[in-house]
Amino acid sequence: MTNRVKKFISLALLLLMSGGFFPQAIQATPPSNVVGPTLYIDPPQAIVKSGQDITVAVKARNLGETGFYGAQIVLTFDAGHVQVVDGDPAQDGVQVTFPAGSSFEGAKYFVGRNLVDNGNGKISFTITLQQPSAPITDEGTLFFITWHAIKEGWSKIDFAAGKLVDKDGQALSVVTEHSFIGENTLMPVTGQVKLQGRQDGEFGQTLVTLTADPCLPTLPYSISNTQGKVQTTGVKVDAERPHTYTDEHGNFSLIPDRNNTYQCLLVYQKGYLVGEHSVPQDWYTSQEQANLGTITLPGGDVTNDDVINIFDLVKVASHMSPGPYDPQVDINGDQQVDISDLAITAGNFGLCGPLSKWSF
Ligand SMILES: [Ca+2]
Ligand SMILES: [Ca+2]
Repeated sequence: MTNRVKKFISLALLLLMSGGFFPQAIQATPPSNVVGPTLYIDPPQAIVKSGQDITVAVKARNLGETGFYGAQIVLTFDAGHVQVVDGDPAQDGVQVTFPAGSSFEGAKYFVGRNLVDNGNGKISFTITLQQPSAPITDEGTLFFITWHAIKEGWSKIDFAAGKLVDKDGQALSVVTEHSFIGENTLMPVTGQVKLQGRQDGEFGQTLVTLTADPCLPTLPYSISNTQGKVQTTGVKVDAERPHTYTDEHGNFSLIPDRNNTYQCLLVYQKGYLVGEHSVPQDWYTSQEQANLGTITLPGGDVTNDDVINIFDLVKVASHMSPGPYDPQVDINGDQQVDISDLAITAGNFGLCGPLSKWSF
């Protein structure tokens, strides 16, 4: 199937769905069907503002009837963003909060290690039950961590080690689930926007923003730009909407809030067609940052309507030197309006946005 046919089919689908059907806001995916023993942190995504505290629990589930008798856990965190509040001021150093509220409360146990390294972002906790206590079966809570957020942003909380053993000292096959702690934000979405006719170092100041509306299909060249216009008018700096600008290499990193549901990321640079990318389906549940790859925006839209046509050619030609310099018409940003800008425009004649060709 040629690209042209694919684009036609995409357009036909859009028309069919014009009754208003679009995928609903991204839903949380159901929990994975892990059947084995699992170490995790509850809640998996703890929201806290800098300067404030929040307590989370380190737990185990799917322990079955055999359960576990001993545990060795090492957690890592970003010490630049969060610190552990001392759970046992009577002891030297910093400890996690234990045993009150845990499955060990009231049991006979021996703590091999309970030490927090707030300098390097490391929690070490080793414990075993002791006769006459029975193993902890089905599910249990090992200890609590009270985090103090010291800086805006987020930190991944990862299990560098997560071992559980049964009463015979046999290791269980354990799955660990990392978590994160931070402000009311999603994981960063990163990518790169290049600009036709420019070199690395000249890719800066492209606006990257998010919209609650779904992305539009990229239209075949011959279709009128009505759809593109709708999309373009949606691209503007809005304090209510997460946005950022690319650096000189075209790279961006956007950290959206969780208060809104976003479906489409848009990139906008004057003189260029708009680019877009649907937000990753698992974004609202993901604990990893999303890299969208690289897009190169075609130049030539100096009339700002997301289509490159005769009006753009005329406007560029009328501003060519000699004459007063107009940065709005200087597509490649070399401080002059000349044949380079005209050639870029002419070469993209008939093209309209939004473009969605990202690659790695
Ligand atoms: Ca135009
Ligand atoms: Ca130029």
